[in-house]
Amino acid sequence: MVGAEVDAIVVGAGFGGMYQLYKLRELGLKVQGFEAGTDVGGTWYWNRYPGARCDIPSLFYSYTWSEELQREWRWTEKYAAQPEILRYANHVADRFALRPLIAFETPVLSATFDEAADRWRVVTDRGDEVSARWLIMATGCLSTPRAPAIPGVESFAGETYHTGAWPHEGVDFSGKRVAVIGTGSSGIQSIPEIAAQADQVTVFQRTPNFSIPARNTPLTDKDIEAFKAMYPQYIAMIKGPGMGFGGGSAELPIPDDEAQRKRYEELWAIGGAGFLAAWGNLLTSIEVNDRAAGFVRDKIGELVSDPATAEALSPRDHPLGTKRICVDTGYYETYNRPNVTLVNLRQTPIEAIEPHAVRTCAATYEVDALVFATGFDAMTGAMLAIDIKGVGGADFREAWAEGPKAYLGLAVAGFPNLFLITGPGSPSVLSNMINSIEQHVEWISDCIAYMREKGLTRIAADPTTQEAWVDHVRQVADKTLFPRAASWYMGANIPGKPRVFMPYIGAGYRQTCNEVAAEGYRGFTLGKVHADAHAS
Ligand code: NA7
Repeated sequence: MVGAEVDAIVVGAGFGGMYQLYKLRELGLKVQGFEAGTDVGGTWYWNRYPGARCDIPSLFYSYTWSEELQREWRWTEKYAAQPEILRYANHVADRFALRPLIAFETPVLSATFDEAADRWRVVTDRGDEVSARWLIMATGCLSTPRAPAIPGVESFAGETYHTGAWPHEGVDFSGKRVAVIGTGSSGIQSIPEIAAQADQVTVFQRTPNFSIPARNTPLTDKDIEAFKAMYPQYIAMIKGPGMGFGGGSAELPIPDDEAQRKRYEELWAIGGAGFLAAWGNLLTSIEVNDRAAGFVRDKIGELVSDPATAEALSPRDHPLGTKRICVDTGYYETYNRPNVTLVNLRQTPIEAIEPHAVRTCAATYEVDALVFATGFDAMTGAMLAIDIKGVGGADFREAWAEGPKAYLGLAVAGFPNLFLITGPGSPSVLSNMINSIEQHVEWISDCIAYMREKGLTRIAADPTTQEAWVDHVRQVADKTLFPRAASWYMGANIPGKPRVFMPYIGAGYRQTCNEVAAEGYRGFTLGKVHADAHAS
């Protein structure tokens, strides 16, 4: 592929990359996809840990761009498990013949903008060198797993796993003593499953998280009929002006304590992340949030038999929902099993990992396997792993050294013709990712179509407009409780990463993007390379 020329390169073959490839091919572009994995699926390709499951109901976690696809595919559960979502991704790849467009097992190493040609030169680890006018980064928000540098970790003699890079053949923990480090979504989903199989599980928890029961059920024909009946309203809602975080309930809590509790009981009984939509100000009023958080802590107390364990599992250091809310199946109850022990690292930190044990300052826990459920370098890790050079040799890593900066979360000043799918500064991880992916892919595709129609070859975000957007993203976040948590939304899980609230939490995001496009790409500079008579 050395020296090859295409119109567009799409990096990543998850849900973002697949739809982007489809759309650009529809536009008549010659496209090339690159993917590090051996197949499609992105997040759902890598995160194969036991219990991995979507926390958005399956019927909503589906592409909306193809009616045939909607009709053909039938989800089996309210919340689909990872294997089913991966089957869906594979079905899409087959159904729309996407695989021939993708070079698998081919990580992109670098991308350099050629100012004379308005083209990106992309180099892969297989030695490919491909030039393209458009470079679309569908690299995912949770795609760079990270494991903490605990002293002695390399000396561990047993098996070591990371939930975000789970072996494809699965793992059999039967008869094993397993240590799980980390209690975010991945830990909370996997611990009950591992505990059901392993001989012993020791959970090393630094910070407890709030988790709401999923109350997952099989989907019935009746559920599917009901969904079909409300589908037009659903589409109108996601494409409407409200999309973005401000689109939720506007209702404020009734002052009456009992009435509030009743609402929480109802939402707890329904289950799922919808708990956060209890009131319009749950994520802006600490008083309201405290009551909701207290309700969940009471539930933990009811579910966990040992009071000391229940207290250790009860979050008190961050408002409810300001770290990603977890959705579980039997998580708290798992601590009632005789083969599960919780170690509170706030009281007894890990000192070292030894060849056959995890040692805290208080005890040594002998284990056969270590599971790191320690999360990701979220939202920026995958981009910063690639050596990207823009106009005048501008270094992408330097451009984001103080935290990620992107106009609308879609484009970065100094790096023309490069687009991010669900980048920092867009609703992204705070929204239904599939909806946000579709919105970005369609906006990017419309933009490329517009450029080609006008014979233009370069589109670049204006630095001042970008700065204003980044300020706006921060100001909106500062009005909420989110900055109070040391979350991965804030970059707080990575030592040295700038503390910036990365997703956009304001209302009307889709409308803003539409207006920017309708006004001839307001906030962007559009141009044409002289030597290139044929815009591609
Ligand atoms: P998360 O949510 O980032 O959780 C990682 C967990 O690992 C969290 O409990 C961390 O505790 C813990 N952690 C990280 N480093 C350490 C060390 N050094 N020692 C002990 N514990 C540690 O990642 P997930 O994979 O669970 O979920 C990511 C997203 O994927 C999730 O939000 C969903 O959107 C899907 P901490 O809180 O930092 O004290």
